[in-house]
Amino acid sequence: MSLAWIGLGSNLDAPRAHVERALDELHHLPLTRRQHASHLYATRPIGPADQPDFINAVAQLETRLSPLALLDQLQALEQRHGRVRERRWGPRTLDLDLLLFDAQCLATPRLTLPHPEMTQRAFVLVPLAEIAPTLVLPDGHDVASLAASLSEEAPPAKIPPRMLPKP
Ligand code: A4P
Ligand code: MG
Repeated sequence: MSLAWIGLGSNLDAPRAHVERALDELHHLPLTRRQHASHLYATRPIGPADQPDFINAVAQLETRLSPLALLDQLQALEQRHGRVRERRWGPRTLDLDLLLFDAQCLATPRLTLPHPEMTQRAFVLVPLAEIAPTLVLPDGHDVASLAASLSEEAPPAKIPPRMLPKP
């Protein structure tokens, strides 16, 4: 059994609904269950600025899949959300990044672990630190310190959970 951390992002076509649905779908992947999910966060786009703000979140999974089999599942899920790959870092209905898989380090054409940009990105580190503050990356850095070291003009803003309908 392995632990994997997934970064979710969306900034097109009702982004909040895409991320909420994907959090549920991650729990139903084969040989996998979702152990923790962060709040949703509203974040400013990193990269091209001429695109809508994002909704981001991070989930912790327990899985018997291999890293590549999990990546296959994540990419199939992106496709089911109508993801069209246009420009790098451009707008998307659903982006699922495999941030960490146990303490594995990997550099292959299809998969790099840990995700190469994760330590620079508040939209990843803030939700990750919410659910796994004591997690230590393979290079020895801990997530809580990395998240605290970022100083962004507009840090990720936690979105209150939806009110449950009254019974
Ligand atoms: N790939 C390699 N390693 C991984 C990994 N650890 N997880 C390969 C996922 N995929 C990995 O990804 C391109 C290829 O990377 C895949 O075919 C896979 O085999 P992609 O999702 O098709 O392309 P992309 O997402 O446009 O590129 P990239 O570099 O993954 O972009 P990011 O890093 O996902 O950034 N701003 C805010 N506020 N919030 C966001 O969520 N997201 C992005 C996209 C830019 N700005 C953002 C946000
Ligand atoms: Mg991506």
